[in-house]
Amino acid sequence: MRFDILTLFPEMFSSPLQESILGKAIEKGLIQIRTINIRDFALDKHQVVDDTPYGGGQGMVMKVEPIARAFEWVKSQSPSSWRVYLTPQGKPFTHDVARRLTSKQHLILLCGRYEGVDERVRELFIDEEISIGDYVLTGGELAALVLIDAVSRFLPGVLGSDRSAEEDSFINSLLEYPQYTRPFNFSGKEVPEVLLSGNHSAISLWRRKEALRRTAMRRPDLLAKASLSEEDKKLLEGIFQNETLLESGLRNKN
Ligand code: 4FV
Repeated sequence: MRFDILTLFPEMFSSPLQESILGKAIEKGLIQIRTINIRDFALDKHQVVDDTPYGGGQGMVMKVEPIARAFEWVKSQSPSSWRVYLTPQGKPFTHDVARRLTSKQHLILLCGRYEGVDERVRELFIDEEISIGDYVLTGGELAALVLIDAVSRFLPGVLGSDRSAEEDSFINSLLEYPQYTRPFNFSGKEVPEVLLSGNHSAISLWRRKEALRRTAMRRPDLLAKASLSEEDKKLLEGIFQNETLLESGLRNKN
């Protein structure tokens, strides 16, 4: 899969993409990443890429012409690409969006700066707008890195052979169960016995229950979307009864 990144700060991508899993995926040729400096397409003497907003207001806006030339340059090399603009006004980036984007062989990611890009960039050059969260970053570069990381994890061979993104949190939209490793006892806190029992059906039942509990307590919005089995519903009843008992116990204690 190829990622072409249109940015004013290409060096922001050097080290994050050299390390660990993504670095190895690039070495193995599973993903190709190229940064394209939008300023190289500003042809005036001072290579101006931004200007004041029409209608007044604070900050600067990224000019359409350098971005247009950059898109045309990339398109001249590979006609079939999916062009994504990272912006707070985009659709929320989720596990499902990440998985869907793996079907695109070539993604062009536009990273905004300042107050964002001239509206005509969206109208003329963007296929999809994506937001990584309801907050404002200084630039779209970190959002592009988040997207590249989450999408690449789905690609065969990127995660170790024994791992696939298909087992992650958010698969059937449940949060992951608690994980433990050695030591068995840390400052008086022991690992749940069942995990050392070797009884795999009991272990997966415990993990399912803890995933349901954690999702119910922390992300009831996800639980509402989850496809729950009859057994899940029974487990949840037990969890809620317990939680209510716990709470009432807590209430009485306080
Ligand atoms: C953003 C987000 C984001 C907005 C102004 C860049 C900044 C500046 N991108 N998800 N949240 N972008 O905050 O994707 O141009």
